[in-house]
Amino acid sequence: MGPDAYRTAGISEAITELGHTVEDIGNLRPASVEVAPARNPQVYKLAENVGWTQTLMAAAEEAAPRGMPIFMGGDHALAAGTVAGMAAHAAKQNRPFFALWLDAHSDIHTPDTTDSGNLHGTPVGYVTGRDGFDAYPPLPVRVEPANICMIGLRSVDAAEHAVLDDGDVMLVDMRTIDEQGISAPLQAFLDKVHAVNGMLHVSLDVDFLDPSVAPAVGTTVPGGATVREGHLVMEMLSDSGLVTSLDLVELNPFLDDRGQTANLMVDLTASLLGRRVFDRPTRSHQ
Ligand code: 5AB
Ligand code: MN
Ligand code: MN
Ligand code: MN
Repeated sequence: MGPDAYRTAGISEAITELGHTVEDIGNLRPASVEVAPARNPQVYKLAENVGWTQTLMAAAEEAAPRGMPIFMGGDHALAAGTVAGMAAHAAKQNRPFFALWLDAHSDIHTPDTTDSGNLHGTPVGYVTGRDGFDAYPPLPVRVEPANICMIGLRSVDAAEHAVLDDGDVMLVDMRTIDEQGISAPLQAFLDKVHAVNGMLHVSLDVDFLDPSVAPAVGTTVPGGATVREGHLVMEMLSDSGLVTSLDLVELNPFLDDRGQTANLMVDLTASLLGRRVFDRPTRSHQ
């Protein structure tokens, strides 16, 4: 129901108003696949997730040459397919691939390490080539952990912490944002992408935002990004010109309050695509 909530909130119109052309290819269906039962009995809907990964990987690779794909979910499990497909596309273009993960969670579990069994906690594990995804389509190219930046972290499980501790993922948790602001760490990451002419995928989980402004998500965690922090990220991404694809994930319209969350996600998308409340004069005020 997420994609229809974005359509109702006017996502196409908001993007068109900014001078872009929109092609809505409609809702996709997961490939139907059979898989061996997971080792971890907690794992929920493995075959559906594998089927979706297959469908979305192909859809991403197909759409990427035609513009900037926006993948509307649905939960964050979809990023296993969208990120893998975009990374494969970047490899074909001989360009380095980067991912910005805007989320309260790090989503770097594997089907073996997840306690909840919810595969929306595993897409980063899949795209970074962790073991345990044998039921999934083979990963076309591994995403370098050093090319991933996670912003908004405030709920990381012990098994995830262990792999992040030893790894190269750039981690910007809420404390870092409190202490340094959100723009300095983001700019440092964007500079890295820019330096090597990288392609940048942005994966925006609703729970990146504080539940007081974005209640329509199953996994609320207090202490998230404000409306302005969200917009600042999107405005900086827009100015950078680096973003080549976007996920909008985890919206559950049943939990929304009069479309508040869907509208905010559409507004954030518009900021990413160039909407400005105020066009700044080019001269400095000093
Ligand atoms: B989301 C948790 N780490 O594995 C788990 O919303 C939460 O896509 C995962 O970021 C949240 O179940 C996944 C506790
Ligand atoms: Mn997530
Ligand atoms: Mn999350
Ligand atoms: Mn979730």
